[in-house]
Amino acid sequence: MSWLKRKLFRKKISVAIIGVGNAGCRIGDKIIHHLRESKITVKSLAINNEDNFHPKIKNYSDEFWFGSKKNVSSNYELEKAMGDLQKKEIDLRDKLEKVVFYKRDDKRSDDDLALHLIVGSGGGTGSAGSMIASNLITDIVGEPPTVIFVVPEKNEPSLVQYNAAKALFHLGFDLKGPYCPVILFDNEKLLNFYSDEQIELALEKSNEILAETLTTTILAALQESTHEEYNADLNDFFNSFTKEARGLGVIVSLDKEFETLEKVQNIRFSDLFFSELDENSSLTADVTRAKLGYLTISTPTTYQSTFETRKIVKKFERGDIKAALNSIDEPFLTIRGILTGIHPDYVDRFWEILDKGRDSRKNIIEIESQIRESHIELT
Ligand SMILES: Nc1nc2c(ncn2[C@@H]2O[C@H](COP(=O)(O)OP(=O)(O)OP(=O)(O)O)[C@@H](O)[C@H]2O)c(=O)[nH]1
Ligand SMILES: [Mg+2]
Repeated sequence: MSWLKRKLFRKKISVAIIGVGNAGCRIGDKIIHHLRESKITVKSLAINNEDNFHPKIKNYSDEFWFGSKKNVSSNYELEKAMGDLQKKEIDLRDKLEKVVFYKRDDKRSDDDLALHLIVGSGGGTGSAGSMIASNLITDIVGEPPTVIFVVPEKNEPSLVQYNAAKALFHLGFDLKGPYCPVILFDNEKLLNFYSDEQIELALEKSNEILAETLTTTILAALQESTHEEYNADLNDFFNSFTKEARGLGVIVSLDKEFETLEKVQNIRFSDLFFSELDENSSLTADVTRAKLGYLTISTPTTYQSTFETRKIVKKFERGDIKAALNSIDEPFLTIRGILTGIHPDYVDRFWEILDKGRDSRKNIIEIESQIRESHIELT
C-alpha cells in the first residue's frame, strides 16, 4: 500500500463513481473502497443489466439495474444495450442527478472541487452505458465527466474491440459527443502481471491495481507543495480533466524505495522516469504529446530535484504540464501523473482497436452479402 494512503490531507475533494457493466462496476467498487479509506467524500452508482456479480459488489450507495433476471448481459451487443438503456433513460437521468455533486446553474466557489468519474469497458453494457451516462451527465452538470475506460486485450473478440472503438470515438471525438477526457487502462498491461493466474483471480488483482493507481494519483494531487517553482495545486489537477483535455489520457505511476536518503537524493529521476515510463503507464503512448497534465513528484528534495523536475516538464514540448514537487523525509521517490488530451495519432493501441473493430465490420458485411447471394433450393 502506498504511503500516500496513510497521509492526512487538508484540502478536500469529492468524487462521484459511476460504474457501468461488469468490469466497470467491479473496478468502481474497489475505487470507492480505496477513496473512502482515505477519507474522501464519495457518491456512487452502479449501472448494469442485472446484479450478477461474483463476488458481490458491496460499496455502491445506489444502483440501476435496467435488464431482467433472464437477461443478465447484452453479450457484447452494444446496440442491444443501447436500446434497452434508452428505453429507461428518464429513470437513469433521475439516478444520475442524485449522484453528481452540482448542477449546471449552481453557484460554486473555486474550492468546491468534484470529479465525476465513469468506469466502463468494451462490453456491450460498458460501452453503451458509458456513452449514455456521459451524455446525460454533461447535460446535467454542464461539463463532461471523465471516463476511465478499460481497453480490451489484443486477442479478445472483435466485437469487444468494435464496441471499444465506437465508445472511444463518441466519448472523445464525435462532434456531437460530450468531449470527455478518457483515461485508458490497457488490459494487455494489467493482466500481463498475472498471466500465470486463473482468469478470475487475474482480473481481481488487476482491478485492485487499477483502483489503487487511480486513487493514489488523486491523493498525490491533494498534497500541499511549498516549492517555489513547482507548486501546482488542486485546481491545476482539475484542469487536466476539463473539456480542453478531451481525447486520450494516461496515468503514470512510479514508486521507488531506496536504502538511504542520500541515495534517493542523488538519483537522476528524470532519466529514470522516461526509461521506465512504458512500464509505469496505464497504456503505451507517446505521452510527451499530452496537451494537459499534472505531475506530483514526492521525494526528499535538494537543488537537484528542481533541476530533474524541470527536465521532465521540458520534455512535454507542446503541452501545459503542471508539476508539484513535495519534499518528504523518507527514502522514497513517488511520481503520480495524469496526462490528458493526447491525440490518437500518438496512441498505437487506439488504431489497433479501430482496425480490429473495422475488420469485424468487414467480416459481418461479407457474411451479409454471402447470405444474400446464397441460393436456397426450394423443393
Ligand atoms: N480489468 C478488467 N477487465 C474486465 C473485467 N471483467 C471484464 N473485463 C473486460 O471487459 C470487457 C468485457 O466487458 P464486460 O464488463 O464483461 O461486459 P459488460 O460491460 O458487462 O457488457 P455486456 O456485454 O452487456 O455483458 C472485456 O474487454 C473484458 O476483458 C474485470 O473485472 N477487470
Ligand atoms: Mg455484463
